[in-house]
Amino acid sequence: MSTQNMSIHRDRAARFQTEGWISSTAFLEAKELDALRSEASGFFSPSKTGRRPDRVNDGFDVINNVWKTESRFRSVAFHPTLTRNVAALLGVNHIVLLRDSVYVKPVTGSSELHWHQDYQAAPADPPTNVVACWMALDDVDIENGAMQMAIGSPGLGRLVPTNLSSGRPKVSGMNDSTVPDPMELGLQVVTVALKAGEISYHNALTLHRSGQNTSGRPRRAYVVRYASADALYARAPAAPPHIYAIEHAGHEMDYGKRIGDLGIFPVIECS
Ligand SMILES: O=C(O)CCC(=O)C(=O)O
Repeated sequence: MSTQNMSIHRDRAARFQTEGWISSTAFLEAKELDALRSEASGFFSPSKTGRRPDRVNDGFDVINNVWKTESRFRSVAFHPTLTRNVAALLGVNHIVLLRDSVYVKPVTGSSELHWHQDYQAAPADPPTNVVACWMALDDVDIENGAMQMAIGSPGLGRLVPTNLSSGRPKVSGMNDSTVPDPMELGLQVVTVALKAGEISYHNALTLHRSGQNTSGRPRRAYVVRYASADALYARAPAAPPHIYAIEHAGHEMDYGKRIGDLGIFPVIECS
């Protein structure tokens, strides 16, 4: 992993707080990328036993919590260069690892993911204390389903939780209106084109989406989500049940407590 030119300076961290998104230069290097790509593809091959992808919808393959069993991914998720950047973005010394995921938009048919904010599936509050590090395992552009970010969208606060494949509200009674198109709200939308190995960071209030993969090329990503250890453990309003089921079991009484004190998620010191 590259440790060169990766660190995030204070002014960029301050911008991240208001804009909700930044990207950084290459972190994963060629040899490592090859190994991660081949493991990532293996998760979704029927011949690989013991791993059951958590498929959220047709054409968007997901497997969660790979750090627990796959050492190659674990060493990325806990790499000090990466975790220090997250801590710098959050302005803290201690963070917790909430979850990691491998996302694949297959070459043959993939779906759009509608505008959403990650707070709907994040077990930590406030949502601006949650950061997703989205690492491109392949070059990503608009043709193979790059993410798009709505700059400044954290300022909109919590919008209605959304079904990612239909774009319809996921929680009835909260609000019947769908998430608005950020461009109609006057927000700038940025397409996150990345070279393999580069990282895009967003927080859990940043509105983002991704399009279909129409390129004939794979689009594989490794995404690690962290929170400040000072964030409060919270019930996510619309988390798919499988993703935190084991961590949450028996911890309902702990909602509202400091997440770093609970022993549910690993605490990482980044000073
Ligand atoms: O990979 C994608 O297309 C979307 C990922 C996403 O929504 C996220 O990482 O929060």
